[in-house]
Amino acid sequence: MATSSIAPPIAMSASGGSIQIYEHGAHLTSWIPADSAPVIWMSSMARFEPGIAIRGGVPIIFPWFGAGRSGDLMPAHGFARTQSWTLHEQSTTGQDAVVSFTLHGSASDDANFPYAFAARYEVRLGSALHLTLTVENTGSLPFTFEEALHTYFSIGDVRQIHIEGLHDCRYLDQADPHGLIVKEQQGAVRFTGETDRIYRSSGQVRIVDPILKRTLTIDKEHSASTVVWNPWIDKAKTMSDFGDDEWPSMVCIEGGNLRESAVFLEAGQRHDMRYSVHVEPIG
Ligand code: TA6
Repeated sequence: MATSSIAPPIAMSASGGSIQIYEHGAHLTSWIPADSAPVIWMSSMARFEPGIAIRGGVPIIFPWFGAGRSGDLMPAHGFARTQSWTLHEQSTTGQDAVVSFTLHGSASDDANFPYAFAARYEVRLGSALHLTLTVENTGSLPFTFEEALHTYFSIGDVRQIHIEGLHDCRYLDQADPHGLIVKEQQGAVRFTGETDRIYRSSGQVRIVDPILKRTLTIDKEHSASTVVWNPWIDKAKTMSDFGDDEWPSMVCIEGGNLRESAVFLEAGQRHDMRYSVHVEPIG
């Protein structure tokens, strides 16, 4: 029987604070560190329904980003974030809380991705938050996929923060009205309007937040793309699950492998992408 709701979230606590994560999309929706304000942002208008992506948290983008490299794939950002994942492990070991989920697909499940795969997603909360997305090619044909952990961060005011770590990186400016143009970042990223950029970067990125008096440091492994997004005023109004006045309180810093950095797997091969966040007070 089709259900009109999704299962309630799994809640866990450890030395690093508390987290909440849904089987729906294996979607992390909350991380409240022991000694800081909530790090993960959620829209007050988010919907928790089968087939709908939760607005906020950490959506898992797989096996394509946006409309895919061909530009014509639906649903946007792939199907992983709206599928129900299977709880694989839940444990508190020492100071850490660990929870993991799996998602399997066959060649007949989706015409836009006619391949057999096994995905595994691990959330580990210690003194920092560690996310690992593993994709294995379990079929007989090679395939290429895009992926991203589309993390929404809670910040004091997007007009007051700046992003360090992307200086000299080339990026695709998806918000430029003249079309997809490749540019080069000079200095820190600051926000004065809709910002939607796919950077070629595998390095550390830092959100410096003078309002919440903290730096959120993001480190990645096996991730060659970093996406920076804030919808600003007009785009926020076009999203029914995003409050019109919520845009100043969030920024997305996404770790992934997109476009020319999409991942190719031969049959039987596996790829791990790691993304971690730690919080440091400033001032
Ligand atoms: O990651 C940035 C982006 O691709 C933006 O273009 C915007 O579409 C955002 O993702 C949210 O996408 P969604 O499908 O979740 O509304």
